[in-house]
Amino acid sequence: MRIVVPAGGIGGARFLRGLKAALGIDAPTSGNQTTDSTSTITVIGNTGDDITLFGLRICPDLDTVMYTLGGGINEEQGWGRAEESFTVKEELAAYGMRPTWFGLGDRDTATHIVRAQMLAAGYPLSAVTEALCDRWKPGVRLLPMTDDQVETHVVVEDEEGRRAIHFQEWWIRHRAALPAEQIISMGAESAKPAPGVLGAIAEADAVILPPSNPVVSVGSVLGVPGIREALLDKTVVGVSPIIGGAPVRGMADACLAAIGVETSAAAVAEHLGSDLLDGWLVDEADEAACQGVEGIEVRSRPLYMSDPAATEAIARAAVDLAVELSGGRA
Ligand code: FO1
Repeated sequence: MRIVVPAGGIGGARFLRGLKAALGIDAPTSGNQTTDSTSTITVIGNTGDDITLFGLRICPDLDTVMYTLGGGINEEQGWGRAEESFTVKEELAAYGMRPTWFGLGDRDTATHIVRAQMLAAGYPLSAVTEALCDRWKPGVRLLPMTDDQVETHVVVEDEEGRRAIHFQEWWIRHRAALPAEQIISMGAESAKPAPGVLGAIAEADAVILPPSNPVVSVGSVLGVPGIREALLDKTVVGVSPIIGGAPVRGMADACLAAIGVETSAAAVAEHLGSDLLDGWLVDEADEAACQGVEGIEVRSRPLYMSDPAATEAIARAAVDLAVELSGGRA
């Protein structure tokens, strides 16, 4: 099967680990991309979280997918490298460099230097990502949603006045606690899908929306002109990132509030749209509340990705629903 997964950071990356297992795509330890499995996964990674700091281009969601599937992620945190140190960060602060709120790890910095160097040499982000994945061998094809610069900025108001700040500042420094009046995908209107994105969607047997943040992760990918339209022709199954009326992790509720969407599995499905979603997997806690969702096949099952086996089962259920809804064509 050829599966396309528009994804964000931590939740999406963890789900992808389960999807690889469900499709029999090898674990990274073996080093090769896939084993006997004839299935492939193409990830369309969110680049709206990207930020330029200290002359380096940092791509949190692409790196989180690459490290998680490549075996280098800091498992408890869900982002950044395992066995990390922060000497460079400390030295930058000693020079009075700003900001100091971003957790720039030493090992992670090597990734940003490679990326900055290749971008400066004129390589597009998609080529940079491919080069970085040559080392990490995530076992999926990881494409940025676009090679153009798209950044998520958040309009906030506090004692410093009303202003737009970068998503990372809102997310990390303010823990998304500053009410977001507006979430803006800067540059999205003139962005083009990265090479390979529309082709992967056209060839896909199914598209799965993982339990990533529906606004700033999946939403950003769908906001690149041409991507959402291309998905309308495909069988699309989503996995709810909201369980029992609350986000499983991260601060999706703060993002949903910013766009006036209720924090519920039903509201997120309706926000994504019944023209886009064919199927929607929800936790049993949300089954009753989703009865009224029109035009989308809602199925319920335990959705907590509590361990690898649970995550694999969720991914398997999403694939099975896609096969069922595509009339078995997938
Ligand atoms: N998230 C934090 O909460 N604190 C951090 O200091 C932090 C640093 C960081 C560095 C590199 C990276 O790839 C991700 C990082 N994240 C951090 C996560 C980042 O904010 C992502 O955008 C979120 O995971 C949302 O997807």
